[in-house]
Amino acid sequence: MATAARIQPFDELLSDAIKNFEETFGKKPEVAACAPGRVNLIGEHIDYCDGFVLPMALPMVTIIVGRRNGTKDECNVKTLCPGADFPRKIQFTTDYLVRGLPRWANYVKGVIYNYGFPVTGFDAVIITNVPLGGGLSSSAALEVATMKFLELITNKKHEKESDKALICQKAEHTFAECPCGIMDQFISVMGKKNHALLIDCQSLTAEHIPFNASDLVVLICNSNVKHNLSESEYPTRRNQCTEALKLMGLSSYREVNSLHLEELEKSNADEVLKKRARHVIGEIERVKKATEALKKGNFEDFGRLMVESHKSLSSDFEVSCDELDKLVDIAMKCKGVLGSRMTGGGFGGCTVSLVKADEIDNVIKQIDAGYNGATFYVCKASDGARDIESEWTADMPLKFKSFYDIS
Ligand code: GAF
Repeated sequence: MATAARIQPFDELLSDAIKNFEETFGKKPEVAACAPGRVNLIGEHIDYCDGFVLPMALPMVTIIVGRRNGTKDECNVKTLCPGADFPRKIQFTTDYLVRGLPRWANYVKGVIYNYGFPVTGFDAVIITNVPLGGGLSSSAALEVATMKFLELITNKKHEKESDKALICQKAEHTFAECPCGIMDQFISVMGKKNHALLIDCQSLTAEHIPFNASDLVVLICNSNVKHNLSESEYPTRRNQCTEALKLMGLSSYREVNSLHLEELEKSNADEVLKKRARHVIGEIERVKKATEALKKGNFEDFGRLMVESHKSLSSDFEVSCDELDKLVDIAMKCKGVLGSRMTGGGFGGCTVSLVKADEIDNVIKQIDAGYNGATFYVCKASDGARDIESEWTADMPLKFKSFYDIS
C-alpha cells in the first residue's frame, strides 16, 4: 500500500554527516549549516519575467558540516548525497576555481567564487534528504547551504537576503550553466515555518504569508520521470518570453495591461510567442489573486487558481508532460483535493496539491492506484537556511528535537 515516503530525519542526517566527517578527516566538525529545498505553490516560469512567485520552503534540507583546516586555500569536500556523480570526495583551492566534473562540486565552487569575501581552506561533508533532480530545488539547497557554511567559516556575511540569493543564482548561471531565475535561491534563503513567501522578482523584495491551516496539507507527488527536454527548453522559454515582450514594445512584463495582450493576440506574431506571453501575463495575475485568497484563508479559490496555472503551463507554456498531467487529473478527481498543478521547471519532476488533511491517505492511495511509480511527500512550510552551530555542540549532536512535519 502506498504511503508517504520516509525521509531521513534531520537529526539522523546531521549525525551521519558528523560521524562521516570524523571518519574522513580525523577531527570533529566545528560548524554546521543547512538550507532547504522548495516547492512552488503558484507562479511558474515567471521569476525570470519580473513576475510574482509563491513558493514555500520544504522540511527537506542539505546540511554541510566542517571546519577550517589551517591552510591558505586548500579545500577538501565530500558529498554523501545519493545520486551525486563521482568522485564524491574532491580537493580544490579557493584561488583556482573552475567548472568541471564532478557536477555536484560546481555548485559549491560557484558559490565560493562569487562569495565576495576571501575564503581560506576548509574540510567539509555534505549530506541531503532533498530528492535530487526531482524539481524540488536540490541545487539551490546546495548553493544556499554552501553560502551559510561560508558565513560560518569566514565570519563574514552579506546583510541583504536578496544579495545572498543573487550570489547563489550567479553560481548556478556560471558554474552549473543553468540560466535559472531567482525563486529557488530566494526561498531557500528566506523560507519561514508555516509561511509561504511572496517574492516580487522585479524589486527582489518578499513578504511572508501565513500558510498554516491545520486541516490542510501540501502533497508533493514525484512522477519520478525527467524528460531530456528540461535542460534545453528552459533557456528557449526564457528567450521566447523576452521576444514576446519586445513585440509588445515593452521592457518588463509588469508594464503589460490587457490591451497589450489583445494587440499581440490580434497581430500576425508567431503563435508560440502569443501563447508564452498569455501564460506569463495570466500567471502574474493568478499569483496576485492566490496571495489574496491565502490571506483570507480562502483555500477553495487558491486551489482553483492552482488548476488554472497547471492548464496554462500545459497548453500555453508547454512545459508539462503526460505524467504530470495524469497526476494532476487523478488528484483533481479525489475527494478532499482543492487544487493541483505541476511545480518547478516541468518536463517531469513533481506536482503539488492542496489536500484536506483527513483525506490524505485516501488521496495518496488513489493516485498510487492510477499512476505507477510515484513517490509522495506530505509537507508543511518550513524554515529557510540556518546555522545549526548555535544549537549544537559536537559532544551533543543529537539534542535536536526533530522539526520534521513529514508524516
Ligand atoms: C526552475 C528555475 F530554477 C526557477 O528559477 C524557476 O524558473 C522554475 O524553474 C520555474 O518556475 O526551478
